[in-house]
Amino acid sequence: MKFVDLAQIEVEAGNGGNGCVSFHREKFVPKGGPDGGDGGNGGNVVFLANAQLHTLQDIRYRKKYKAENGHSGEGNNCSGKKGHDTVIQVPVGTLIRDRETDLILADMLEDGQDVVIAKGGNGGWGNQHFATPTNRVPRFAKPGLPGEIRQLELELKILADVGLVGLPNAGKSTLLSVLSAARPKIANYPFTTLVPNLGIVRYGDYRSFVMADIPGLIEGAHSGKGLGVQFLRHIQRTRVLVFLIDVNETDIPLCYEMLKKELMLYDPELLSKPRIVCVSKIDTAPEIEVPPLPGKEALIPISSASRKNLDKLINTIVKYLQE
Ligand SMILES: Nc1nc2c(ncn2[C@@H]2O[C@H](COP(=O)(O)OP(=O)(O)OP(=O)(O)O)[C@@H](O)[C@H]2O)c(=O)[nH]1
Ligand SMILES: [Mg+2]
Repeated sequence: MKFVDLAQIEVEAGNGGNGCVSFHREKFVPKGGPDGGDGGNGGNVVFLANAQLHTLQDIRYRKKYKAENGHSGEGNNCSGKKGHDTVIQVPVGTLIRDRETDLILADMLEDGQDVVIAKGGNGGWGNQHFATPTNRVPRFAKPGLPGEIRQLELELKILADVGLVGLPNAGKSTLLSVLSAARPKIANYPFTTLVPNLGIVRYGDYRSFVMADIPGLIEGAHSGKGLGVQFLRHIQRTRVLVFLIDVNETDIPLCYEMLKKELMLYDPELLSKPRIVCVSKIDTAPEIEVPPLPGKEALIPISSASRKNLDKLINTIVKYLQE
């Protein structure tokens, strides 16, 4: 299944039902007063965050969502029924933006969170409300008001505490698979990972954090080369970044600079997050002395295969998360 993390849809709330013009009619009761009921309110379009969902695929499939109109009022002071709400379920982490104003209407951060995004129109008043001493037979009622219509852009930004950043084939998915129960695809070729994977890393007795493995970055990623750029947005919300650089890279500091540059060009904020640099797969080159990096970043040589320094990595991540 294709990973869909952007969707454009139109939502339309229900129109209010019209108020009713009616007069009380009863045998032996002359000139009954106005008894036209009010129209019901239109249904709202409501968004509901659901932790079981992981893509916007199903939402994008449909372009337009409409809530039910309110029913018209009726005689005998009967109000019209309210229109049913239309509820759109989205994954946790979905941002809802109004395409016309560019304003963010909601950020669906918690499972079960619900937000009215398009409000149904109010029902119109029936003529029962309009009798006055000078007009006891009001032959008019108010029409219902139209429901709100909005053009929306939905964007899914997965929520993870830690993001893994590295060239393709650096060992990101492998690291996620040994630290968590996640089972991402792993293979010895670049661009194995096509969509972000999340895993829960447990440590201590009951504690955990969420780690995201995103597709590998290559030079020019910020301008759309390779796969990584469309997923960089997912690490915008992480709190700590872990860079992974294969120990077999010919120039590790250069590789590190390239990764930093790509993040900087995409969003300079990414570089203000605490980061840890790992030289990966050191089981394959135990003799190599990793040169110190410029700057003060923690540098940890690791091996997912032999689990070397994985505890140290987790402790460092936790230390940064707690700061
Ligand atoms: N020897 C050894 N091999 C490793 C280690 N970590 C990863 N590998 C191998 O490196 C290759 C790439 O690993 P992946 O985890 O798929 O790399 P990735 O960074 O997720 O790659 P993309 O998804 O393409 O960006 C696989 O063949 C892994 O088995 C390690 O610690 N030691
Ligand atoms: Mg991968």
